[in-house]
Amino acid sequence: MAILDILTAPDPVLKKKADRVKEVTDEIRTLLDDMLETMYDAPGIGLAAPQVGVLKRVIVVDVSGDDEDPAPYKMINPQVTWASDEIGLYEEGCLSVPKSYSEVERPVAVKVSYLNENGEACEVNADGLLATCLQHEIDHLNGTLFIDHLSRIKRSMIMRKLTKLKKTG
Ligand code: K1U
Ligand code: ZN
Repeated sequence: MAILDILTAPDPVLKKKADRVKEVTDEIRTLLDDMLETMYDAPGIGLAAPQVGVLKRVIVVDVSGDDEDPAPYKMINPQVTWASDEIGLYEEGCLSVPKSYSEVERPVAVKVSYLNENGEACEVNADGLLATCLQHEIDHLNGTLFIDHLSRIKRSMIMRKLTKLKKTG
């Protein structure tokens, strides 16, 4: 397994739409394993393939707590097939927008269909942090960052902070 480099905004790859995976191959399974290792190392609770420079519709998520057993999801071509009318606020972060957190409004519950690493069709009903994280990662596959859900002023404040951070290290 390998730890991959995580791209940070404003890298143009993060704004591109990722391609659907046509066949679940060993190459995709290796990508999923490398992404999971990269996510745990960061540390984070989710990671999407475009964040490691791969424009494929692949994500990994694990929202289990430190004192719980790991509960990794490896998802290929994930799709939200239902979203609750109820909207909630959650303070989100992003490994591609380091050191910035902001509240984002999203449906509190979603149903997501996807292929697992064996190419089998699966579905998960998610609420709470898992629902938030899945929506955040699926956004990445469509070139959307959590800061794109914020006002223009908040977004430009975060981007200015990020530019400064990149200069000073
Ligand atoms: O997609 C990403 O950049 C990962 C991101 C996922 C996420 C966080 C919060 C709300 C929605 C989606 C992160 O994992 S940021 C880091 C983080 O939240 C975290 C890190 C260590 C322990 C617990 C959380
Ligand atoms: Zn993110």
